[in-house]
Amino acid sequence: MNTEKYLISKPTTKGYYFDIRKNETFMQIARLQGLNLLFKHLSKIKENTMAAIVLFTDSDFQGGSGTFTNSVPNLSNFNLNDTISSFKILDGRWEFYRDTDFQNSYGVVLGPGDYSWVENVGIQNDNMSSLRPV
Ligand SMILES: [Ca+2]
Repeated sequence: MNTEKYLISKPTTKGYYFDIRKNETFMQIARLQGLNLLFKHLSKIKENTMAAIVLFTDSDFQGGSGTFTNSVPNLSNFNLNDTISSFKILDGRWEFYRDTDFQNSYGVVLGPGDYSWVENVGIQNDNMSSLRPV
């Protein structure tokens, strides 16, 4: 089983819905057994992870978003390529790249904090294609 922990979150009227793209088996179970199991699983991910980031398509943490706890070689897989304008780092230190597969780094490594506008930290707006914890 693929154990990569890619998460993407979507706001709903009941809170956040987490779609675990790389763990469809778990999602099938979660659909059968409900959200309690889902959140229990997410808590376990949180305990085990050393990195977490939430990306947003608009400045000031607005627009669409995706939450990630591991390397993301291609944001296109989450419909987020060349869209990122702000982000919040919850854990770890992350490096960001203009192109997929960690090519053409911006030369920026950032730790936990709220980054309301990517260009304030040397990342071009609507340009990021991959990222990873370092
Ligand atoms: Ca954007």
